Amino acid sequence: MKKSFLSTIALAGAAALALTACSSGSDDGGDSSADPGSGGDGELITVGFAQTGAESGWRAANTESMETAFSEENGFELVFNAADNDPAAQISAVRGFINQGVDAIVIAPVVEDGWDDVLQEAADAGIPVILEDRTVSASDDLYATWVGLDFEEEGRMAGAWAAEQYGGEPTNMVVLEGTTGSAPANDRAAGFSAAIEGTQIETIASQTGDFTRDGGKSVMEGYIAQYGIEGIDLVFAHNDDMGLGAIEAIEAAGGVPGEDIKIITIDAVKDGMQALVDGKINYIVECNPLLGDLAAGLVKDVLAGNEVEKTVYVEDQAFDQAAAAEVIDSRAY
Ligand code: GZL
Ligand code: ZN
Repeated sequence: MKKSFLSTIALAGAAALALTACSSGSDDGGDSSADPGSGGDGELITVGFAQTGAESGWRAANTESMETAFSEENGFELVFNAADNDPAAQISAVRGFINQGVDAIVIAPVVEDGWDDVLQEAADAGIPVILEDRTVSASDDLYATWVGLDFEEEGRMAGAWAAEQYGGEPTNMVVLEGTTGSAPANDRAAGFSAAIEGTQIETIASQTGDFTRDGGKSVMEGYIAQYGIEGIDLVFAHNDDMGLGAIEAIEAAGGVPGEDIKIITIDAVKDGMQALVDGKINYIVECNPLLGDLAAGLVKDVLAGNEVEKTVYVEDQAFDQAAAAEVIDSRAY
């Protein structure tokens, strides 16, 4: 299903609208009909947040953004769980929120599949679910809205740059995939491969590094053992952290990352942007982790019964080495 894409302007408008709608709601002296947990009359809204874990620099920035937005002064009591990248643990955390009777549940789902039952249980308990960051394969009737990123577009942007820079000559590429079954891994792979169709870039290997630095490093060590530095021309890593791990492996083998082996990643977290400035990464597509304010506005909107978009996308940009040097000191994450 084609999801609606909100440009930044429209998005900011939507967010502002959402925020004003909520604040005007609470300015009505607290609608007496609202249940106490829904933000009426100064009561805190209790929100259960099921985070994937703490696997990457991106995740740390996303958690900080969510904790800042779902603060007491913003009218929330946040119940936080990090599932250590374990889908079963994350589902049981959501069950815990349902049993606790929270007012709303926010999920950054580790993987796309396996959510139908617990989302139905939340619906049966009358607890709205808002997805942030990643999405699920379950029917969109089972969640109120998803605020996140267009992962396929991120993959396409990365692939388009690779096609333009390297597609005209035989190029052996290895891929460091994100968490198996996760929306970003699935969609970034799809977008990237569509963009390099018909070029001379050949994928000689593709494995998951689970979005972690260690994972990227050990998979890259395996690739280097198999193909040698000279047998690999390009790395596409689904996130900066795995790209940074690949850099360590390349340097340990005596290679020069960004030169002998080009590297393209997605996220644009601080460490990734620094490697880009240092010439060890060649291109980064941003994936904005600062979703907290939008997610908090959507929770208040949903609890106030206001209309919300089913999909709220945050727009991404991309950086080559020159662009990174321009912006690195002014970036928020
Ligand atoms: C993407 C997010 C991904 C990041 C990784 O929105 O889900 O998970 O790209 C993170 O860095 O681990
Ligand atoms: Zn109210």
